[in-house]
Amino acid sequence: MKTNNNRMRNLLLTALFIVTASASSFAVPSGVSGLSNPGSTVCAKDVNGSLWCGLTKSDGTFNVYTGTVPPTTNWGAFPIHGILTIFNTACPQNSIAVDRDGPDGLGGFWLDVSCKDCVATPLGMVAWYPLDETAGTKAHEVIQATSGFPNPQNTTSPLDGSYFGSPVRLTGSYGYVGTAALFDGINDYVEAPSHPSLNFGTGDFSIDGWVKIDNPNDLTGVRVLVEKREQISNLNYRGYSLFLYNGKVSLQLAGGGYANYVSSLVVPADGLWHFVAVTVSRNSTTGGKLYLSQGIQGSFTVQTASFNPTNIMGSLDNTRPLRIGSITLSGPGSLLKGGIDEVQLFNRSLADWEIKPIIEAGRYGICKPCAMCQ
Ligand SMILES: [Ca+2]
Ligand SMILES: [Ca+2]
Repeated sequence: MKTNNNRMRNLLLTALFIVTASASSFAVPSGVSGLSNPGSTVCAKDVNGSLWCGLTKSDGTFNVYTGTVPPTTNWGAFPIHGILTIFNTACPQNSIAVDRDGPDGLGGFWLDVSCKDCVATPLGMVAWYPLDETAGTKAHEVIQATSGFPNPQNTTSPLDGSYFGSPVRLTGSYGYVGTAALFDGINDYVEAPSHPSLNFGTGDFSIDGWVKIDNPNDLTGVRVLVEKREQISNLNYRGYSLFLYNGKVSLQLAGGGYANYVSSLVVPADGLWHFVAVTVSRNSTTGGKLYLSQGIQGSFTVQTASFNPTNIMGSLDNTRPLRIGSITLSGPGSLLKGGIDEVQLFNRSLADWEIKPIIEAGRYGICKPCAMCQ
């Protein structure tokens, strides 16, 4: 990650020049309008071959389009502080990253362009715990972080968490996307305070992360990956829990009553990192989907399992903290024993085409917000 970010920063000035002075070798999609200067258009292809274009408009804002033509996804006219990877011979990694993290620490909006190996941040991310800390008890949340100025590394977020139980930090080649945490199954977990953006109400949501299990014995019973759940009264539960049950990737939805959706996707105890995710479109009978990657970088395969989430329609809102690696009803309990990294939550249901690049990026991960650039 650090290497990527260094490279990004080194290329920043050159990259900005590319935006303003160099037309892409790709054609502007027909049906796209609003250009102030076609020469300022930058197009690129992502790992799936989808065309992305950034268009400078006459009002100075920058639009990003992707998908088929006319664009199926129009991100609209927003000024972005982003990272746009240019697909050309100078960028052997044909990935694209558009990172729009709002105003930068200097109070402006701008576009960073560079060749990067990491991938774009999907829209709707509300919390991101990279677990990159190598020491200390603070688990930074980076997507809602506000840059500390003049030191942009000194960020704070209302969702910042804390490590409990002194988990081992997996650094260097032992980590995954940068540093990762290794929980001992005894007393290790991360806790972050309750926050409105972690309460999805009756709305859609997604959760993802990477896990590594070393020993089959570590998969017995319930092992919580990410949970925010509360028992309001006897049979009244609220919240969500992404967990492993005997290694099976599973979700509990609790909206008054609750339901456990236990899939057939089993995380192998093979010591490899596996991507795990759930996406939930609450109103669709086919709206629940669990994901598990198998294999290693460059040859990942992805298993999925769908479920019907519509038998739990109530609000998930609760006052309990978010925990990574433990239940939140009380506890800690049902503790994860294994590695975990890059936990992310979204207030929408991500599509397959948004999940796939995250998996394929593997240990390059999603491009960190620029406040984290160093
Ligand atoms: Ca990490
Ligand atoms: Ca411990």
